Amino acid sequence: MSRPVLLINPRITSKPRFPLAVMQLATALQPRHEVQILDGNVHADLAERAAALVASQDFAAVGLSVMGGPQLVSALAVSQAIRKAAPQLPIVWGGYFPSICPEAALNGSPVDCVIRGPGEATLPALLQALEDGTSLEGIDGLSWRRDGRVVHNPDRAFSAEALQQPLDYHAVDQPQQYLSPTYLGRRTTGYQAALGCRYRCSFCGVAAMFKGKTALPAAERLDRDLHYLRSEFGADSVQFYDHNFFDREAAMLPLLEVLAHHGLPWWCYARADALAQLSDSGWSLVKRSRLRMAYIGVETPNEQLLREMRKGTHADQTLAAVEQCRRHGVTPELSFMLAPPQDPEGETERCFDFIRRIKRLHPAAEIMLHINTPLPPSMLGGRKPVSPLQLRDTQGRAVRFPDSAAGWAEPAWVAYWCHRNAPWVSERLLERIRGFTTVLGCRFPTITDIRAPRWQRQALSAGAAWRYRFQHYERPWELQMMQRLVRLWDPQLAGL
Ligand code: B12
Ligand code: SF4
Repeated sequence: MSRPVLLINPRITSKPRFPLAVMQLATALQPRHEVQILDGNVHADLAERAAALVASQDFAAVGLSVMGGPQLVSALAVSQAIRKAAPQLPIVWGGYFPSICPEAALNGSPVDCVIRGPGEATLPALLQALEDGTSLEGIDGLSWRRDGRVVHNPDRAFSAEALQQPLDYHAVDQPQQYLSPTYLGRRTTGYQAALGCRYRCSFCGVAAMFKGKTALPAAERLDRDLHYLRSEFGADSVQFYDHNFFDREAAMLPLLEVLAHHGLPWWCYARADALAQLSDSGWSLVKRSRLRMAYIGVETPNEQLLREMRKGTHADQTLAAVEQCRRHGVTPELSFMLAPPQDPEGETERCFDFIRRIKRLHPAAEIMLHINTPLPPSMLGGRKPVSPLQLRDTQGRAVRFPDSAAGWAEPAWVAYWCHRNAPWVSERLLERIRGFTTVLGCRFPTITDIRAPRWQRQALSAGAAWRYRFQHYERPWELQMMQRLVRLWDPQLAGL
C-alpha cells in the first residue's frame, strides 16, 4: 500500500449531495492508496480541517475538485491553507475549471498540477510518477510546471472504464446524509448513469471535458445500483446527473425498462430533439418510469444563433418536446441563455416572447434564465478559441479574460462563470432581466420548492398576474417585498 491521498470537494452549497467526482476518484485509487475525503458542503471549516489534517498525516498528494464560480473561490482558500501547513505536499486540481482553463489554474496559484478531463486514469498515473520520482512528461491529460513554465501534455483518450467499477458509497463519511428531501421524494439521491455527451455545443464545458464522446451503462449496472441505493440508504427518488440522459432511443429503452421496474420518481438533463423524436411507445415507458422533470437547454429560439453554437436543436423541436412533456405529465425545466454578445437587448426580448409562448402551451414549465457567457478561449497552445467572436464590453473595449485562478475568483468573473452577468450587458438590460425574472418567478412559482405553503405561492402568483399580463416588468418592488417574505428555493443556484 502506498501513502494515503486526501481528496477534497470544496464548498459550493449548504445542501450536500454525493460528491461523485471525489468518490469516483477514490474508487480508482483504492487498490493502491487509502483515501480520505473532505467535503466542504458538509464542513463549513474546510480550510482549517484540511490544514490540520495535512499537518498531522503523511499524504502522497491532495486532490481538489474545482468547478468555476463559488467552488473556485473555496478551492483557492483551501489550497493556500494546505500549502502553508504542508509546503512540500503536491496539490492537484481537477474538474471543470482546470479542464477549461488549465493555464490560469496554474498561474500564480498554489497548485502544482492540473488534470484535464476525467481523472480516473490520470490521477493514479501521476501519483505513481511522483512516488517513483519519474518524469511527468508521458502522462496524458496532465498540465504541470517544468522550470517555472507551464507544460500541457496531450489530451487523454476517452475511456468507458469508469462504468466497469462499482462506486464505493462508503468512501464518504455518513453517506446517508447525502440523500435529502426534494420535490421528487423524501430521500432523493444523485446518480450518474452514462459518461460524457456525444454533442459538442460550443458554449458547453461538457464538450470541453469529453469532446463529443459518450458511453452508456449496461442496464444491469443501473438496476444493481438502484437496488443498492434503495436498500442501503432508503433512496426513494433519483436526480440523474448524466449530462444528457436521453441518448439514441434504441439504446435508452433497456435503461427506461429498469427505471419503470423501480418506479422511483426521477429528474434528468435531456435534449429537445431527443424528446421530440421519442416514439409513442418510448413515451409510455417514460411515463411508467415516473420521470417527473427534464432539464432541457433551449438556449434561444434564434436559429442562426443555435447554428453558431452547434446546438443541433431547433425552436420547433423545443415546442414539440414541451407539448410531449405536457401530454405525458413531465415538467420541462427549460434553460435559456439571454443577452448574447451579438445583440444583447434584441435577443433577450426574443427569448422573453418565446418563454411567454411556452407558458401558454404548458404553464407549469419551469424556466431557468442565464446570461449567455461564452467559454473563455482555451489557453492551450495550438487549440482554436472556442468562440470566434471578438467580445466587447458596454464601452466597446475588447473583453480580456482573467489569466489566473485568483482573477477568475473575482466576484465579476464568478458571476460570469455562473451565467449571472457579462461585460457586454448594460445595467439597464440587467435590470430588465431581473424584473422579468421576478415577475415570471412570482407569476409561476417553482414547483421544486417543497417548503412554501400553497397559499404563499398563490399570493405571489396573484400579485404578479397584472404585471405578467401587461408585460410590465419594470421595478417590481412590491413583488420583491413579497419575495423577501416567501423565500422560494432557487434550483438555479443550489440544485433540487
Ligand atoms: C451536482 C452538480 C452541482 C451541485 C454541486 C456538486 C458538488 N460538487 O458538490 C450544485 C447544484 C451546487 C452545482 C452548482 C453549479 N454548477 Co454544477 N453540476 C452538478 C452536476 C449535475 C453533477 C456533478 C457530478 O457529480 N458529476 C459526476 C462526476 C463523477 O463528474 P465530474 O464532477 O465531472 O468529475 C470528473 C472530472 O471532472 C474529473 N475531476 C473532477 N474533480 C476532480 C479532482 C481531481 C483531483 C481530479 C484529478 C479530477 C477531477 O474527474 C472526475 C471523474 O471522472 C454537473 C453535471 C455532471 N454530470 O457532471 C453540473 C456541472 C458540473 N455544473 C456546472 C455549473 C456551471 C455549475 C454552476 C457553477 C453554475 C450553474 N448555474 O449551474 C453552479 C454554481 C451555482 C452557485 N452556487 O452559484 C457545469 C460545469 C460546466 C462549466 N462550464 O463549468 C455542469 C457540467 C453542468 C452543465 N452541463 O453545465 N452543480
Ligand atoms: S448536449 Fe448539453 S451537455 Fe451535451 S454538449 Fe450540448 S449543451 Fe453540453
